[in-house]
Amino acid sequence: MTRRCFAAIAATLTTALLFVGCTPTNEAPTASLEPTSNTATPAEPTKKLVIGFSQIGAESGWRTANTKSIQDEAKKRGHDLKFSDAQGDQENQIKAIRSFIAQGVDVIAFAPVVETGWGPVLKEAKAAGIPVICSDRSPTFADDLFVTFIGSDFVKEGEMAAEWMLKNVKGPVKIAELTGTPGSAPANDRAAGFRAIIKDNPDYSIVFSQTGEFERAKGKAVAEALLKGEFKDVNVIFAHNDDMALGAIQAIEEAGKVPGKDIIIISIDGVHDAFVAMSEGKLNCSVECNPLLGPLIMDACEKAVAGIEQPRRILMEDQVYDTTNAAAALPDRKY
Ligand code: GYE
Repeated sequence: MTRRCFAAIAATLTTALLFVGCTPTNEAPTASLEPTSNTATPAEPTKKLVIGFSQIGAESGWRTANTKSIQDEAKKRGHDLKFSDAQGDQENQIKAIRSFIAQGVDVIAFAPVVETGWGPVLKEAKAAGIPVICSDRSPTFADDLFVTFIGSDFVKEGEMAAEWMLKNVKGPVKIAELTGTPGSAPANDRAAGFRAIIKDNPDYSIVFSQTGEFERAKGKAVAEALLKGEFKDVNVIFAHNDDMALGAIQAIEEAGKVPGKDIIIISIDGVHDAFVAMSEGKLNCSVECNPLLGPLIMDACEKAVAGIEQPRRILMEDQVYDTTNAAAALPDRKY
């Protein structure tokens, strides 16, 4: 076998291993791909790229882990990462993307804070011939404006949270929902998935729903108001992320109640602090949402620049954790 031939086979095997379900789910994995049109091998050797990344902000433990994963992986591969933090503001993200276009970066990646309003700036990137990778929050813009999406299925996460509740919390149940950033994909989709599972079950009803914008302090403030108001006797709090649930736990303790017992708390993300809270019995359930997307984003950037075809979607596989398995899993958690 010639050396070239050997190298080509080795590269193919590496790609195959990367994309077949080798997924301990809190590591940086791939999960399911739709459709699997990608049969090409990655460009060898990989050119050092200038990558513009527009991050949403630093609102949660999930976000901190996601940022670190992206920055670490870019550094490891020697790419020049132009990282911009939008502080939760779509206008800042649009400005950052325009500035990446003006600088002539090789590729742009971004996590869209909200679902709508991206068409014009992405058309500008397209006109400039700069490929765009969408990560974390699923795109609602036209397919020809991005190369691939890398992230989790948020509808499924909402469904898994509700399924855990139906199995573990006997009705009748009054639910308070702490929602994420208004207009964001995870807030919209997690709400929809959760409702889809309970809709035909009259024993489970959402009596209160208010945004805590994915932040711990705001989650706490909303829970404080909840516990003083007309719905203070709710049985379950469903928080769209761990940070808001952790804020709610503080509010419940300060109100003299026992979190995890007097009020069952269910959330999403599976960050380290949530595992600690589940180990202590204060948080009942957290549906994982893997933030360690850096390696997959870098792969997608390299392939996009090399003109290699990619799947439309690269989806993480997330698991459900609760007080029965959190303590055992805690030492191995990577975020
Ligand atoms: O669940 C939340 C963060 O978009 C998946 O954003 C992400 C969400 C995550 O602020 O904690």
